[in-house]
Amino acid sequence: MTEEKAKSIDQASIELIEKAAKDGVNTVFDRAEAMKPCPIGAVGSCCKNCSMGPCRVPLPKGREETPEDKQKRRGVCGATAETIAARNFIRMVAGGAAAHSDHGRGVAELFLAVAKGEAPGYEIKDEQKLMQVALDWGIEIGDRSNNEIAVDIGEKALAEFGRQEGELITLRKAPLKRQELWRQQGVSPRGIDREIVEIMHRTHIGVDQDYKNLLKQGVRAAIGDGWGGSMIATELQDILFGTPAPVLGKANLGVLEEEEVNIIIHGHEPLLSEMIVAVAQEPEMIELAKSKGAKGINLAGMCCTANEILMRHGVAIAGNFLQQELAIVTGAVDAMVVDVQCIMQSIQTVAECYHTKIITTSPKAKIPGAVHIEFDEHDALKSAREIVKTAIENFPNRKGNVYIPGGVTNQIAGFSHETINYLLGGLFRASYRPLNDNIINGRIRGVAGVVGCNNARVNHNEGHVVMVKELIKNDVLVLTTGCNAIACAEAGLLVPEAAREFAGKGLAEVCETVGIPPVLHMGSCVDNSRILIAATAVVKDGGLGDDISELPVAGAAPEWMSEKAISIGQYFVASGVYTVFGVTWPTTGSKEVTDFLFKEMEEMYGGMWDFEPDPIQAAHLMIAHIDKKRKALGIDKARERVLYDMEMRREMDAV
Ligand code: SF4
Ligand code: MSK
Repeated sequence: MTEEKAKSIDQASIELIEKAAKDGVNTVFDRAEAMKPCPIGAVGSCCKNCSMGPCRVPLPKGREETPEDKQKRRGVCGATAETIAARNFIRMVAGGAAAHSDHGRGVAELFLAVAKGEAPGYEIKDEQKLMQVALDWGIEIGDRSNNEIAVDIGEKALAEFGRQEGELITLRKAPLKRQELWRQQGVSPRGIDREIVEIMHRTHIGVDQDYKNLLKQGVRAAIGDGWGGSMIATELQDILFGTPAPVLGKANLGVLEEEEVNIIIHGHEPLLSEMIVAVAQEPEMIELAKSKGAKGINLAGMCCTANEILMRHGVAIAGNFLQQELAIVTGAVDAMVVDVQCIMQSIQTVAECYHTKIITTSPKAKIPGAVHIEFDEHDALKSAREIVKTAIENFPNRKGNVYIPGGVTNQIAGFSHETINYLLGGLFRASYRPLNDNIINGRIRGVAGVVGCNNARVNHNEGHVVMVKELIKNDVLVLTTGCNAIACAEAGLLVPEAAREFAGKGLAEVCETVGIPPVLHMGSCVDNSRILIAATAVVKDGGLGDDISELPVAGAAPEWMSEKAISIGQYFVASGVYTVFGVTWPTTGSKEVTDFLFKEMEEMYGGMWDFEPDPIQAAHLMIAHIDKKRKALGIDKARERVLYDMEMRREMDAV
């Protein structure tokens, strides 16, 4: 294995890591090698919440912690190692929940502007979903126009962020038993922003110093993300841009075209990228591109913006988080347009080695050196045209040092909750019944949500692909979002044929009958809310218990790195899901805090965290949890029967 091979399992990425080295370009892979993580901060034992610190409270080296050690492990203010680890952990939840929720708020603001006719170029695309959300939120339909209903939805959505008391309306989407449990535990979020602000308050020096009470607030804010801010983002985006349905797309760096203007749309929010997709098809733009010597305009996505525009338009995906610099290293990217989240500052430095223009578009996210073309939602087409023109005009500036690797894969994406419903039950009898039946009869052993980022501390995409293959081999249907979905697409797992090649017999049979891949792409990071809704639909269909915590399901983020992943994991756990993370775990500096998250949370919420860096072992922890739930439901025997094929039965009869 060459040194480069240890950085990625993806051949196209390996080739571009090698090109970067030849071109003298420094990338995330080099920086990860040069700078090792701080071992004290990595386990949550460093606090910098006031200027008397940073205070470091490391565990004793090479021996068990004694009660005397525990007494001494305190910051200058007296905060214990438990308080410090819990504060650090829930500040990560706050960061993640804030990112998702601010995304949701941006969508709600645009939604309201569209409803009021103040955002030309946008329209309500999914009327059925508009009605569904109105019904869910108790908004009058009557004979009112779509726009009147949408104004009420937009105002109600925005009010959820600043709500001060009661509980979020979107919590009603959860199973009744779960809603009741949250009330009993005192963790039903009052308002999306309020819970995040309260984390920042409680973790300020000298406020909440009971680690269990701190972690409880982390649960409340995370529920406000998954069942609040993220859910609002997904629901309103679907109404505005259309609810995704199965769509064919392509994946990996090879989707770039040598002879066309390549524009990469990178980040998270689909508000502007939807307009760029429309503008890039305008005849005047294509003519302009031709006048500059290009054959056309090629759009491709990166990270979660990629997932958003793939799900709704089939736009190709150029790569996931660790591939953003590599795309520029091809020398063929004329513009990389970014909005918010998961954008490395170094893309600008890499771009300066080639000809690529980095275009920032959000007032919340600027990069020194980049071109800033601010997205104006009241004149979105103008912003989009200016961006596309900037890219076209940059095409003649290419430096000739172009290399686009091969290895493009096909993928089917677009598995919204609604689509799964229709695919399984048919348009007139939409239902999760066939899924439930196949779980009960054991053809499908269980369902896993595998999501999350790449992390430069581990081999790019390996954790994702190895884990997902192991799960489907063991008849676990995988639902995927975010950078895991892109890794799976690049590994060829998002096509129906993957069922025959990689899935166990039972799962393959179901996939082949319905015509779906064994790994279903449900969208971007905020679309993890789709997984929650799908899990609730399975509960509601019956036969598998009354709550998500009773289902044979599990969650994972094998290569996580962002605070958003911690918030997502926390709301999965608070929703009753066993959730295992890879790479590293940020509270191991405190046994008490880690035990609370890994053990006590199960008694309180029916779901708990776990940590296992080996993706195969992690997959088997998930399978063991799924089997535990099957046993509790009394359906473990059904699965055993399924394992006997006709030949084995004949042999048994002969004995
Ligand atoms: Fe140190 Fe306490 Fe200040 Fe944290 S809040 S840096 S533990 S003195
Ligand atoms: S983009 S949050 S690296 S999944 Fe959503 Fe990927 Fe993680 Fe960003």
